[in-house]
Amino acid sequence: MATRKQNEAILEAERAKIAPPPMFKVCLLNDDFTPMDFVVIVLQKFFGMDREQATRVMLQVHHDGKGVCGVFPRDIAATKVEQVCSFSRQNQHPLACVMEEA
Ligand code: TYC
Repeated sequence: MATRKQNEAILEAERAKIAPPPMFKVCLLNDDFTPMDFVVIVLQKFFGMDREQATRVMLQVHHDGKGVCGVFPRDIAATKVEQVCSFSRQNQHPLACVMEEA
């Protein structure tokens, strides 16, 4: 029979072994049709950026083809992708948003 101290030591060792959850980048992809102003609004609305930061990220996507909006646990990243895609479709824009393991 293990003592209380031994049980606590076992639990602590188990806790230390638990890996942190995998994290996922949420990225926007460039296209030729979505207006720049709309992308800036998306970055402010769903990723909490101010106008300056959102403009920087939008221009990075515009020039490089892809840019990171944020890094989140799996469920939150998936929700952000869903929210951005449905908001873009509601507004008739083809803006693409994807997640990839960080
Ligand atoms: N390339 C678009 C334009 O010239 C702007 C744009 C930026 C579109 C970022 C998508 O993720 C994007 N209107």
